Amino acid sequence: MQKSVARLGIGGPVGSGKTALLECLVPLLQQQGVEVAVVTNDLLTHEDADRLKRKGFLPTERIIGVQTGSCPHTAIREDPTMNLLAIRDLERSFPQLDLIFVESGGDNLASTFSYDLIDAYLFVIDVGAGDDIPRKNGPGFMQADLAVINKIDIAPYVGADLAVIRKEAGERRGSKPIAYTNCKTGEGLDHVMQFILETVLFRSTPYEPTFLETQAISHQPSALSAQRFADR
Ligand SMILES: Nc1nc2c(ncn2[C@@H]2O[C@H](COP(=O)(O)OP(=O)(O)O)[C@@H](O)[C@H]2O)c(=O)[nH]1
Ligand SMILES: [Mg+2]
Repeated sequence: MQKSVARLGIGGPVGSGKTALLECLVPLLQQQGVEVAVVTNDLLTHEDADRLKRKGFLPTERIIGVQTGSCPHTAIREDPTMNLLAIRDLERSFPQLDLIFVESGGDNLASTFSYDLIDAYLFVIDVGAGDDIPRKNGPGFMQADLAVINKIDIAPYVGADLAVIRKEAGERRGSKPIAYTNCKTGEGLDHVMQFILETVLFRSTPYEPTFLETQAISHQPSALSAQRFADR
């Protein structure tokens, strides 16, 4: 019997950092021995797939770019056929896979995934869009299995109050988890990794994060983090 491959969606508005998150997570997952492939969705191009291929961290055949040609949420919710076909191709070509990511095209706060397509999904918003985003009750953010609030490093530059974001995101999400991340330094990614390994992949060994992932919120990337993430 073929082993079943976990599928994890990544949704959220344009520019919130969905692809940046993948650029961080794929190498971290590989370090944990997880066999990964990625399906990206773009409206009329293969931009995100090409960007990930250029990174060189995965064989290019493990990255498929789906051109949705329509509202991004149609391809992850109403009719996910194109994404299901891409997943089928990856599963057939790489039977060793443990996890397939499906990055949605950038969409609005209402955008959710069909659970016919994925097992769980992350919804990424970014601090630069304003500290009022969590209280706007977007179904994507409210219902996601893990909400990711990204770009915490830019809060002081855009006048966003992280304390307000934390309070209101917590109120809206209730007991559902939230991660606060900086994809430029790796800060906060330990929570995302923990979610993937424990909740999506059912690993029983606790995740041992690297120093960078756990350092306290600082808005000045250290020399070490700047070096490690220099090409992001
Ligand atoms: N300062 C900062 N910039 C980020 C962070 N994450 C992503 N970005 C930048 O935000 C822009 C959009 O990111 P991208 O991953 O393409 O967003 P997507 O459209 O959601 O896939 C890019 O220029 C990234 O370098 C972050 O945590 N901090
Ligand atoms: Mg993207």
